[in-house]
Amino acid sequence: AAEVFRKDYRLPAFLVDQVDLAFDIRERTTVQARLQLRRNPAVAIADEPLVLDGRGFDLLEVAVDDRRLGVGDYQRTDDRLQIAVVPDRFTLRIVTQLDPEQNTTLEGLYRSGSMLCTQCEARGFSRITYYPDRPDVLSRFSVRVEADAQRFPVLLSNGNPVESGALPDGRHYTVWDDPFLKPCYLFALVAGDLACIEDHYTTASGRDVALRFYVDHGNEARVPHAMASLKRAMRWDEQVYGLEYDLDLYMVVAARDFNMGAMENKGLNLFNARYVLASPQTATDADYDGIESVIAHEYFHNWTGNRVTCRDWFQLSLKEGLTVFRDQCFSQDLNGEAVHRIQSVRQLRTVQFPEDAGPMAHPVRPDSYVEINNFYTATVYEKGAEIVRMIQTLLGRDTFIAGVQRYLREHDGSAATIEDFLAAHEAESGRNLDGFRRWYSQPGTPLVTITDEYDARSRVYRLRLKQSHAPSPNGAPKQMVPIPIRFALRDHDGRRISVSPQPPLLPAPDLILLEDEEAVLNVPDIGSSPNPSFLLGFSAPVRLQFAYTSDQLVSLLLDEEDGFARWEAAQRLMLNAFFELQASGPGDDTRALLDALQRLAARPVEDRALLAELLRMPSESYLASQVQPLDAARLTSARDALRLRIAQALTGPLSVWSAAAPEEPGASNAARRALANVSLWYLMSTRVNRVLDIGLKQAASPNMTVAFGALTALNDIDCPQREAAMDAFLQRFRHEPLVLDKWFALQAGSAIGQGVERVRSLLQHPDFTPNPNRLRAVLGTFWRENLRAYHRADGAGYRLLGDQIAHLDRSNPQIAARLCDGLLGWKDIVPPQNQLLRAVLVDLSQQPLSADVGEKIGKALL
Ligand code: B3K
Ligand code: ZN
Repeated sequence: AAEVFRKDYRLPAFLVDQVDLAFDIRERTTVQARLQLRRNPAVAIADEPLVLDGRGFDLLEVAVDDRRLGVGDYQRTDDRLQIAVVPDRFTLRIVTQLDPEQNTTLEGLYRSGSMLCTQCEARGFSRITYYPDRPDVLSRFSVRVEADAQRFPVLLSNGNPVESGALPDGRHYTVWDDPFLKPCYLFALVAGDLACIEDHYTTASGRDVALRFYVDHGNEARVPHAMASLKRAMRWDEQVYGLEYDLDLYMVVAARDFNMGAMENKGLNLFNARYVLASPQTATDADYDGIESVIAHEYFHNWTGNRVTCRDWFQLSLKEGLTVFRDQCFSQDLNGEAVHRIQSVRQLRTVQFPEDAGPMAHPVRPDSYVEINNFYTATVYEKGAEIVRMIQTLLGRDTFIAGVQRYLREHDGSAATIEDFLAAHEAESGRNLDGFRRWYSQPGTPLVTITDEYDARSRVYRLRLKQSHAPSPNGAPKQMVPIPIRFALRDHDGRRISVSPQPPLLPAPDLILLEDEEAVLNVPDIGSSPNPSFLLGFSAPVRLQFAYTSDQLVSLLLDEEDGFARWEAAQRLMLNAFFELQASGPGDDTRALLDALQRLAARPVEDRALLAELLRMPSESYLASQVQPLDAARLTSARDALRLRIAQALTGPLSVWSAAAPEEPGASNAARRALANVSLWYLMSTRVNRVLDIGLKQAASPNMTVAFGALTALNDIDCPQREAAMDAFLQRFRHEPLVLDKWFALQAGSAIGQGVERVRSLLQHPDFTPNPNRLRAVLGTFWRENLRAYHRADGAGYRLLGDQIAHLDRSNPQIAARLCDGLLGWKDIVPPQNQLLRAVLVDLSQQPLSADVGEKIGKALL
């Protein structure tokens, strides 16, 4: 497949004013498309041929202005149709035939369970018919769907239902019209036998919007949380951004088989069922939070993505980074700022930082791609959101929101660029944002190094700051970027020292703006050497180096107000202890950590959810990103040792907290459960029989958070209680696919026994299906969270993943390419083991591969 470059962007030669689609669903599906086309007046070339994208279907007919074309009148390639001579304005009729039953890519029109549904972003629409499959061609869509009334009683598409009726032979039809201009990637269609749960929402201006969730029969009772989340998101966007929903109907359909989380199709969102369905018996509190944030994310896209879309896929972060930022703010506003921020940062550091340091590193606005689906990444999404957050930090929330509103006003109904977004903020704020253009255009995580000194005679506290950037793989010089560092200084009694602003380096009393490579900040009138804390709220997506002493970290952990900074201190203490255990066994750092945690535990508990986060140990995959080269066996032993030491040092308080795991819903109970689960997880490592029995008992709890917490705690402990609990769980939830995914993930992630063999047998398990969620549960968990098994010394783990990727690539390249992330980091692994992983990559590269997998493997071997 060819590489596409951002610099090669050209305006579309033809525009589409109207699209009329007619789907006739039978054994196969026939699609008749009528496109009103005209030459783009902004493009000068008068006789350019018409070139349309399309693949994976049979072409039955092509007609221009009702004149049927013969095969000699057009040319077809694998993925294009070209008609050399067309009028300036004409109607094109295309008839295609598709086989959704055989479509395993889950892109275009495919079957999931008993329903047919679509996924068009990024380029799935051209699996349905010939079309200019690019986001800057916006059109009006009207859609007629016809099918068997019994098999497919529900027929949906975007916009408003305008007509429906019965047809001979037990068939029926529905016609939908979407009044808003949209690119074809936002097209959607669903045909199925689904239950509908309806509710209503009254917008700020008093309009009534019908909210409809479509789910498999029997799942009706699992919709209320998603419904309530949707209403909260609608209210939040009105209150914070002044944005109202614009149609009279908002539909969400839950599909079992879905390549990603969800899709924001105009008026008809399609969701992975795991982000819709929840009951306390089947979903954990974390699942509840995930549903709320994905529901909000897709809803927020209605403005940031749909009303204003992207000019080309290089601008993907324009809609994704901004929308992730919006859903993060929503969750922070609703569920507590610190805990939510901690979770986002943990995710960023565990996934995005390694990506940005590996072979797939790319700018938030990439310069080129081979397969665009490979660029729906943590960099485009989460780092993109961090850039938007920094802009807000710098401009202030009110100016920032006014800037977003201006951007939406100026580009409503059109396709925009990241440049347009920045320009709107510049116009609104009167500030130059060139520095942020650099954030969008260069890959890599900046490193900020800070040193301090205090001069008692002059009473000056001096900070030296420096930013540095790892060299880019292609040798391009790295440029400096603006880095907002929120900070605090405290005196020895823990009181905050107020600092007067000194623009431009210190634009606000609590904010350093590091724009150059180096800067020195002198803070006058300081009575004694202060305790600093940097990057409050994680104000910039950077790594920060500062030689905190253990005492400083302890006092930050215990007394800092900023919850994020407390967590950061805990993480640093844990990392130090972990490194010490890995290198030489327990010493000062381990003692400092245990002492700090004991003091923390002795305090009255104020915020249980935060305390749970403070106690949580860094994950294996996060630790793996912190050591180089990675020696998985050493890493996991050191982590196990740390877990046990913490359990032994805190047995008293952990026992108290773990005993309070309530089974009723609600936020304060969820906080208790979070604290109970992390406590039980530590305690389990002592292998005391009484604790193992508690685990077995709680694994049978009717509350999924409690049950799953107990299983997680037991999961790495080789004991009969674990076996019994896992077996009982399997029997209990055999017929609940979303819960069964949890069982598969636990098995794939367990450190006990022969992990590689166990994963192999999971793939043969009678309950295994190659559904994307199930595949992620088994193979994704295996490589990411089971370092011991995956990095087995003989390379069997690598070969297992490589074989599965090769196999899956033939049916679902997107899922296969996601799993490739487990193979990319071979250079970071200790030799000679790295060569075993490399051999798997080489092996793969010699097989026929999709563009998706081919691009990643190729880059990893460079
Ligand atoms: N926009 C979709 C992602 C589409 C992925 C295509 N491979 C979901 C989202 O970000 O909201
Ligand atoms: Zn999105």
